[in-house]
Amino acid sequence: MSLEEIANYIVSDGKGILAADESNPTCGKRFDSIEVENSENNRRDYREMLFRSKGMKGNIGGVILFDETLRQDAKDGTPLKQLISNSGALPGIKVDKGLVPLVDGSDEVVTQGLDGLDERCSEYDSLGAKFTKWRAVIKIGDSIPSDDCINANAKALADYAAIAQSNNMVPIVEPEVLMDGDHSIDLSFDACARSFQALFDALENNGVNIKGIILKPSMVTPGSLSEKVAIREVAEMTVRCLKENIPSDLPGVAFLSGGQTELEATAHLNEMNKIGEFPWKLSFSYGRALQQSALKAWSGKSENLFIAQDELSHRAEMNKLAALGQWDIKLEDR
Ligand code: 5MM
Repeated sequence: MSLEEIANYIVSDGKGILAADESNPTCGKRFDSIEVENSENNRRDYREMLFRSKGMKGNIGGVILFDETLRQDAKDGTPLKQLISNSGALPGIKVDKGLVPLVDGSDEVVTQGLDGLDERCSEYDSLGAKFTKWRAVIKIGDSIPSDDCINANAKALADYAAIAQSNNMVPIVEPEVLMDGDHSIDLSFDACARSFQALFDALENNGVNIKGIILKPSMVTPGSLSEKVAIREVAEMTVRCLKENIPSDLPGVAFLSGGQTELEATAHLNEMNKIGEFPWKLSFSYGRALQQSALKAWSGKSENLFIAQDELSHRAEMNKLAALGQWDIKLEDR
């Protein structure tokens, strides 16, 4: 498959992405919430449960993995990446190496991982990964985000994207504007707009093929400590921010959920798609907003397998409908 075919496939017909690329420490936090030990076998059992869920089929076009999972086998010896392909989704891999302070003592961060990235990507390509992901984090606060932070992260994202494409894998570029804080929706709009402008300038400078990438942005929302606004307002502000700042030849936008509840993430996506037709697909690349209920239902017990799979399947199906603008709250009654 060409880069453009991969990118288009992942977001075709309302399909979206399951972000299951929690690093081991993040997985530990998720498991702490259900009092499950963060062991290699438990991480395998959990992800095997997700990838064998019936609702993967037709609703999930790609799954982002952490290094360990791409190499891991299910209990019966089937590679986990094979379970993903069997469901009709493409396996992808997180290739960044996490966050470091922008400068000593700064609250702002930049993502590291460019050292050795070409070699790592070449190996991931040979292991069957079809796409990659790199997450940049932009914080809103007193006089931040700074231009330095936005530009350094845009440059790193563009350098990463060029390397991923040269290794035949679609780069997912994720400039996450964090919801943490008490900022207004206008400040969130401004931070997203500035991040998109810097990112697409840097991608163009690096000669990245825009038709062979997927953008994974935050939605434009008020900070998590601020009063919530109407679903329609988030949808309209997000769509306006995208229309004003991203090129039309981008195949897809797959939002992160960033701490929204499962229902909020679905409702916002649906409302955006109800606004109208766009040059790009508007879909999802949710971690917590796809997994939360499934994780809780599973709670580390094999007897809970089917009910947990049912939860994941349901969210996957609801988000596919939202990516088509066909979701309705009544569909949540089961
Ligand atoms: C799945 O979570 C990823 C977290 O990775 P780390 O373990 O390195 O923190 C994260 O990048 C995720 O892919 C995105 O943030 C989307 O997940 P949410 O939960 O925000 O939808």
